[in-house]
Amino acid sequence: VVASAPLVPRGDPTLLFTSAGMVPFKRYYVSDDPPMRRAVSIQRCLRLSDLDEVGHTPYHATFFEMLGNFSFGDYFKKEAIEWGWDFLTEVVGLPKENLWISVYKDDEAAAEIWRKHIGVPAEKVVPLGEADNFWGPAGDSGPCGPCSEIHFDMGPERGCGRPECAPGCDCDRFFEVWNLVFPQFLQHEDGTREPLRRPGIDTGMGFERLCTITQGASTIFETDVLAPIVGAVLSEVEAATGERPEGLGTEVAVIVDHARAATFAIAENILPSNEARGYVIRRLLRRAVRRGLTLGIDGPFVYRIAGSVVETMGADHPHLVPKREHIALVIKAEEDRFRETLSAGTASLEEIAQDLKAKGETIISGELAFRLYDTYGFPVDLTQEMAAEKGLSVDLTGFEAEMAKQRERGRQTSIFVGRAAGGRAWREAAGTRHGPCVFVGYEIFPERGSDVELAGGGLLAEPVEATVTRAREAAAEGQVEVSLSRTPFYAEAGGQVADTGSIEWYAGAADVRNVYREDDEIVHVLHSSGGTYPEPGTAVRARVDLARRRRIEKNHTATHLLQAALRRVLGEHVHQSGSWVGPDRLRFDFTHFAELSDDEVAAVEDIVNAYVRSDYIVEATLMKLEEAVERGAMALFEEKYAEDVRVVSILSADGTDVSVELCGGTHVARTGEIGAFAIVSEGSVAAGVRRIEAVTGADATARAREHVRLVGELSALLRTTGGELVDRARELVEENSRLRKELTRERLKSAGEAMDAVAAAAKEVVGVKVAAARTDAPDIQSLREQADRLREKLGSGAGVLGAEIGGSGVLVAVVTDDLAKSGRLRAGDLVRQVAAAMGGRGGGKPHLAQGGGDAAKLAEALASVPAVVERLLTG
Ligand code: ALA
Repeated sequence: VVASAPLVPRGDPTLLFTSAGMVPFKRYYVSDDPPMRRAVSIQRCLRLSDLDEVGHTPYHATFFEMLGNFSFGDYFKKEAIEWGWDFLTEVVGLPKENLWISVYKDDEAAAEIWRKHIGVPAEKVVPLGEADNFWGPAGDSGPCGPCSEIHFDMGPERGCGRPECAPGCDCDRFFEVWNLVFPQFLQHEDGTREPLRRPGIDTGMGFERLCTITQGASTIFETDVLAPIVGAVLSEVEAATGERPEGLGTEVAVIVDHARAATFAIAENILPSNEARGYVIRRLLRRAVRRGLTLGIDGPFVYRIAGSVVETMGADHPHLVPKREHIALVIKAEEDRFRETLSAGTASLEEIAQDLKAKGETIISGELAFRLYDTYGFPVDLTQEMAAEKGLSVDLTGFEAEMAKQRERGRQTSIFVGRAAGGRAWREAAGTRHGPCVFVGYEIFPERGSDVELAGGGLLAEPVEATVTRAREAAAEGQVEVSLSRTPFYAEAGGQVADTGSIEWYAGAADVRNVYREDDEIVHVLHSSGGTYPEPGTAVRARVDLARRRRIEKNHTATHLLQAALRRVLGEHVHQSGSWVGPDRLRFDFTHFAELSDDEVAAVEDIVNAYVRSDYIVEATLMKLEEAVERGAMALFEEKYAEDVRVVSILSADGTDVSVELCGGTHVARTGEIGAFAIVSEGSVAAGVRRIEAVTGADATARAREHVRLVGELSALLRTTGGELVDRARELVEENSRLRKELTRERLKSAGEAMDAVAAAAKEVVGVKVAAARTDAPDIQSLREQADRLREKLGSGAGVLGAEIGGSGVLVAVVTDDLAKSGRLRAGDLVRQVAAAMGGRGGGKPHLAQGGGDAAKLAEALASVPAVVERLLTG
């Protein structure tokens, strides 16, 4: 069971959003060694391809939740079809008569499984073409293949009425619930396909669609997932116009859908902007605002609808709740800004339209569309939309040409140089020369105060003045990479992670998200929420996240101390074989053949802490390699070193070396700054290589405090003090397992006795013994056990037991095998009909099934059992 991935796919630049349940697994279909062979998920999705359908069909949405099961070279068609059918008919309990199937026209294998193996009548298995029954890929490339869809027949009265109406028809009669995709091909970006070596399964069922059917609604907007949000929109209309619209119109549906999509996107920090993803959110919000205007809502309101989205969905999506205020503020600001744009541009567009009408023309020229864009910030898709409402169209080619001209004008100040991976070219300022970027970040942070300590992160260092020497598009969409004349940012190297922070210039600011080396260059990856970036030649102020850097430094120096301590405790054979130093922890891999004993781990921890408390001086010096080796620095033979190497040494008070290492990283000035050191784990990574993870400073203190708190809580709970905690807990565990066994024995015994009585009171209905009773089973498991007992006692017959569990009425029906196997009577049918008397539903296997409904009607429902059985046996 895999949790929903974020809406922005990780490491998949071909896709703007996670548009299907399979997106997070795309790579697994082509991998020889996927991390799992099967998965199920409920994935939140944002799918823009259906934007224009929203509100016009009963089941389209941009944001939705997709239920899916997946196989990566594991099970295939037969199982997927069987389980899909079983889930819908047995678990959900949908009537088989209402289910229709569509298959890809050439996929005779799938059609045959449906007809022969599942037993769906041939006329209900409909072959359709590529447009309907071939799915994928998500994005430009990836797995794809023929698919088979399960449709729910909403009834002839909902459709076109033609006798040949079937899935694939344009009308609303057949409601697509579940798509079973059989990915067999890998599609490349150029559109060519190659067969997948091991075909898989990718299924997707719209949660809102499933709800529509099980709740007897006619569109997704009437389900309890969306109805409260619809209510909020209707109330907005009522407040604005004094009249509550009757029923759901297209406008209301669009607002509900778009507000929901924007809410989820903003919760994941996809903010409205002019870059690709942000622009989608901007467009959704603008569409919602305009639909609001059509309905007579003048002021900003979408932000309040977002509040209703959080209220309705927050319990199932708790990440929304703390963002509620933030989401509202972002949407409100966007609404306000758009309203200004709208009123200025609308008047101008009106004039243009009048003009064209007078001339008898219907096309708005590219130049005029560009002027609307340039002067009023009127995006061209908006111009198009509003023009269409007036029966006009826009010359898009002309508009693009104007845009290109403007870009050209903007670029005349910079020239392109070089080409980087992926064809992303560097731009340099004309007339300046680019030199290598100098790292000036070792020594520029003089203050080492408690403020920094307490901040933990986000507190910026004093700025370093620098100039942007070149810039290019980043690999990640919407981001920009720059080089600076000099930089305080450490680029990821030698296991130490990159610094983060910000750069500011006269017209804006951007986050520095990552810093890395490319040949001799230091590349800064910038992200700006406003979408504007500094051009080459711009003077900037570069500021490192100082508090974060300080934590990294503590961990880095502690890594050196750890190596020294390990050599003291375990021996000189200990060599570093890898390390990772981040702000929140450090990881150190080293050569050693045995697991460390608890005593060894404690000794290492003690020695490092002794080094820390001795407040040794940490020094970095440049020297010749031979000199460094002479001093005892351990050079790694696989690595090449420049003439002068940087040596980080830690000196004890009498001048002897505690540690000497070749290292380019950043460190504390004295070991005392580390404060505390705690080993979190010790384990093996490969034969002869061990790994230690540790924390330092405030993280070590926090960890200790957390442990103290845990012990305190446990002691209070177990009413004992520290020393006896373990004994007390052991006692409890033992007692608990003894009691459980006893309880099970007792339960079985008393259930057996109780069921004797129920079985004895069975009535004879059309020659079949029928028992029904209410029990006081505390949970569903016990009720099922009782029912199993009842089936044994009955010998041959049927029984229904009911109990009130957690406030609702729960039913379990059993049918003995002789009746169930012959098909005379099935527990699933029985419980479904009895539950109906309680206003509920149910389903299950032929010999055991479960259902439920209103607890108040339990007695009435149980009383109906003999009559129901009679009906089932004779009808
Ligand atoms: N990936 C398939 C879909 O999105 C299941 O319809």
